[in-house]
Amino acid sequence: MTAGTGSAPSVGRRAGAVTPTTSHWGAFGVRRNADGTVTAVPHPADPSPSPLLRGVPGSLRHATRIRRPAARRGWLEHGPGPTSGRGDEPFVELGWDEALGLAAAELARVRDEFGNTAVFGGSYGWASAGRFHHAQSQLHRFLAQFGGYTGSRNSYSLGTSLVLLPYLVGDAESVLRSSSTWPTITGHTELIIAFGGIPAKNVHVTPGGVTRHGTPGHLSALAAAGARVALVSPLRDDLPDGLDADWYPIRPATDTALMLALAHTLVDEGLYDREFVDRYCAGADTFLRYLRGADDGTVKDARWAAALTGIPADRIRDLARSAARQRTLVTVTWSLQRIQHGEQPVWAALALAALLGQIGLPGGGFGHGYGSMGDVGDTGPQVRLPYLPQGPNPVAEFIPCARIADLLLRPGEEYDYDGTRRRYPDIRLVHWAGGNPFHHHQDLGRLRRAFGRPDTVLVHETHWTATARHADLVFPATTSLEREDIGGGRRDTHLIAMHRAVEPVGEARDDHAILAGLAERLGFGERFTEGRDPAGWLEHLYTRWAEELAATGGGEPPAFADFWSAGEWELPPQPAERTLFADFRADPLGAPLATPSGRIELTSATVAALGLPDCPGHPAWLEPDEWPGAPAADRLPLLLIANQPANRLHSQLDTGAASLDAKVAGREALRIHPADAAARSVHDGDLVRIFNDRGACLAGAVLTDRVRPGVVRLPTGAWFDPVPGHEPPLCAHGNPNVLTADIPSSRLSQGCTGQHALVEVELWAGGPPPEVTVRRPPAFADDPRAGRTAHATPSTAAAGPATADTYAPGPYGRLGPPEPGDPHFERPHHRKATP
Ligand code: PGD
Repeated sequence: MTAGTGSAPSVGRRAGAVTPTTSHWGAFGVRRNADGTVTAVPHPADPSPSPLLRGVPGSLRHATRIRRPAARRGWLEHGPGPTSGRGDEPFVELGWDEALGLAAAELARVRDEFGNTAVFGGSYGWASAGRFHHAQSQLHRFLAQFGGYTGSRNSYSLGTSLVLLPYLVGDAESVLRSSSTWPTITGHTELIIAFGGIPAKNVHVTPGGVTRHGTPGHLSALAAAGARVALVSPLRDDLPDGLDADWYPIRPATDTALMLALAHTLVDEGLYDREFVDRYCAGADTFLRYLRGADDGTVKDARWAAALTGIPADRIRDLARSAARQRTLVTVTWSLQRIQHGEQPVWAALALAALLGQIGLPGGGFGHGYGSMGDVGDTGPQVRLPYLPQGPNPVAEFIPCARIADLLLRPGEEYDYDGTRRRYPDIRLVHWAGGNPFHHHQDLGRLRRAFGRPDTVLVHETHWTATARHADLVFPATTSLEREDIGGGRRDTHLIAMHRAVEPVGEARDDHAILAGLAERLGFGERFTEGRDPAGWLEHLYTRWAEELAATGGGEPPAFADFWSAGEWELPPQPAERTLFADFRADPLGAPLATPSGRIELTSATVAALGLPDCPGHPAWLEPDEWPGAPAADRLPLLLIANQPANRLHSQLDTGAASLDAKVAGREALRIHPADAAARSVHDGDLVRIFNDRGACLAGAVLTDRVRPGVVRLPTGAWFDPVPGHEPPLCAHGNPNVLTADIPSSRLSQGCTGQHALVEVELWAGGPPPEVTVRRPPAFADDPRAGRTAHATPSTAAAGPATADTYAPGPYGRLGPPEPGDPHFERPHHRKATP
């Protein structure tokens, strides 16, 4: 084993010490208190620390931490095979050696009997920040060396746009990366038409994290600059108060109709930029014919859209006229493509921006994702960061990630994806690390049935999430506070040396150690570890990265030992990135787009040729199955918006203070309009049941006129807590994915559609409400195999610190003078390392 040279001393350092770390919600410090608790303290350079920091201490050593490897009793007793017992049966705790031995033997059995394609290792999920211990990277490296696995592609966040945009502009990534920066918007934009708003609740989150959260400041600057925002959303909270806003409380799922009507008004009144369209766009004729209703007899004008959207025709026409008069940015949140036919609002917004003729001008044109993530519109160009090589996957099979239940339920069936016809392989073993499909997937009742199909489900988890509870073998993983790593986000200002803050909880091991243990038993341990321990890996990855950065003129990082003891390195400015649309506008022939026409495709012959009824060749209004105008709305009259939560990251930190404080009646909060509440005799704080044909969940009512009548909002992420004996499922805690439909955005992109569902709400009248049980560990049982007994100290007696871990609402720079002798205060991690 090669050990690192610059590693921090192990935990046990003095009380008061602050260790540097980072997370998807930003860099922060962890202070160890004299009583053994920890306090999360913001990074001193962060102008807007994330509210999610409050949730860290309470989650860290919560009773639901997985403390030992465990196996589902029925799996131990009867062996691998399809079963309906997953999620219901108790667990038997095992020693590490036995658990790893069982998992390795099962992996080998499945590979030998069915081939590597039968192993699903897509393992979608955000896991934790950290470049080396990133759970999926570790798992994918392991499974690639194991001989390969069926993988997954794209993301739940952006699965529709990632497939669609290359057809329209040649490349998805550069659209997402090279949007106008906030300072450009503040300096030039007069009107933002914000479809889905600019939701401030999301801006503290970025994969890998950022050290300085800039967006809240940029939004204040935008307010001071006086730009007007047309907020198009059923939710007023999708735009922070303080901006000069006009609210267009649109009926959910009808944004495309509004965009088409705005486009129609521009054309009808001669306000569109014909020169831009002629020079830079392809397929305008077909699109304009569609707007005029030449073929289908429906003119897509403001009156037509008013009936669909609930926005008066005059307001639509006025908005189009004012957009044509000024520098206008048309932006669409990522949530808008997370619906059935989610391609259409993205394509229609691009077409609207094209008709306005401002694509490529500073602060004008088309934007995607402002407010969807912390770094959209951020100023920094992307910096390459150290990464763990995963190696090629010898198996070519993959699924679009949101098709997981179809994969498990429909082996051998064909489906369309991105212009190809594919077939679902037959999966016998699922190996998941760093994701929570029982949080992120739709129609959780169906997902439970799907998870009943494989022979074996292996899960690495930090906490007893619903996914861990649906596994056969569960490996307890450390959190990022219990291990050493290197962290940073793609547009971060700092690379953070993530020191270990606390000892691992229970017998938890790093994902790397778990997989190294499996690799060793399967005969490729040395290849997996390359003979390095984690400290050796950190030094190796950092040094390789530092040499590459220096060789390409990107900066001169300090030696690893200096970086590690300083706790961070402020990344040097990088050369400006290519801005796709600005370059194209300046020279459409010299810098053509990578589309068949070289231009923006208002109509795509390629998409049209696929002949997909749910994604035609140009932006179009297509009625979804579930929207306020659907036939099913007679029975299910409320449209549920299941968007991202404000108080946790997806399902992460749901046991922390920020998330728990926002619960109502002990459950997730449902926001409902007072008129809808009154019609159902629901009052503020009441326990309600939300239901449709797929399932039901309980929630606490919050009455507010900041949602449009007919719309309710229940965010994602309350841990799924199915009440035994209910089919379809009843979730006691308020997970909206019991209600959402497991259908793709379209046969083109197969993206996630979790954002909307038709539901009804009623006052809970079922007697004493079912308890929320998911904040306790699952039931444990005796080993059913002959001669075995339960583990000596069952994890039900979970131990956390005697007093609560806390959050300090101020940067740790303000906490007081350094303590002499404490290495972390002698060299506080916010000081820049000197090479
Ligand atoms: P997380 O809660 O972040 O959700 O879905 P995702 O699965 O990413 O799950 C990460 C899991 O990893 C957690 O359970 C955490 O405990 C575990 N974990 C963290 N660190 C480690 C580690 O070091 N090792 C291991 N082994 N495990 C670790 C998010 C997904 O949900 C996303 S990105 C989106 S955008 C979707 N959005 C919606 C939506 O808008 N509406 C609905 N209805 N549904 C959605 N689902 C999607």
